Amino acid sequence: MFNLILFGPPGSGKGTQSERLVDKYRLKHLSTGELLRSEISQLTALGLEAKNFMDKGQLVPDHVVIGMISTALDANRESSGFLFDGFPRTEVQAEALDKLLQEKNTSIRVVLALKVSEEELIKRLLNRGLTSGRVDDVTETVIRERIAEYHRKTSPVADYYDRSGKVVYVEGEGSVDHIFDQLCEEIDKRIAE
Ligand code: B4P
Repeated sequence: MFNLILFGPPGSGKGTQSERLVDKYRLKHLSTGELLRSEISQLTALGLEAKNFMDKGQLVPDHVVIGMISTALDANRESSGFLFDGFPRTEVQAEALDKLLQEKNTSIRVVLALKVSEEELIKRLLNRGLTSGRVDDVTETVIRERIAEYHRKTSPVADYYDRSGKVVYVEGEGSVDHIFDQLCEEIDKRIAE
């Protein structure tokens, strides 16, 4: 089983690159952002709880997203590997993921971390807000709060995986094709090992 995390601040291109990577490597794509938006559109209790946090640019409580990922892992036992997109976003989530994977006799092989400047992130998200219908992409205050949450709670996740030498930084500015090629190069190296 080959499991990887695509890591980076909001708007760094995790969703964009994930779509291509899962296609190429036949991985199961697990995006907590997408799972949460699907719960919101179905008006579930979980979705309604999550919406309060997401609309303000805040992270959804750990127990909610960990529960969702645990269910998704169980529902995809036959998968040849997982691409985690937007998860884990806190150290508590990272520890929980390690445990869940351990129970399945597997682990994270690599964390690919996209590097993008704050100015570029804000530009991309405001631009997406013009068409995405996503409340959290529309106002600069909410976008800045998401970036602040990233610095407060999510960037320590890279340090967590760095301790086991699993993090590789990839330049996230430039053409989508070029960034994709860089990510594939890192994955191919590890598949060949
Ligand atoms: P997510 O859905 O994960 O969204 P994101 O971080 O904003 O976007 P991503 O990095 O995937 O950017 P994308 O490729 O789309 O999270 C949304 C919210 O859900 C969070 O704020 C939080 O509240 C909640 N949540 C999710 N997971 C959680 C967790 N684990 N714990 C707690 N809460 C959680 O790219 C953005 C834009 O840039 C697009 O318009 C794209 O076209 C453009 N773009 C991409 N690559 C580009 C490039 N190379 N050049 C120019 N533009 C590019």
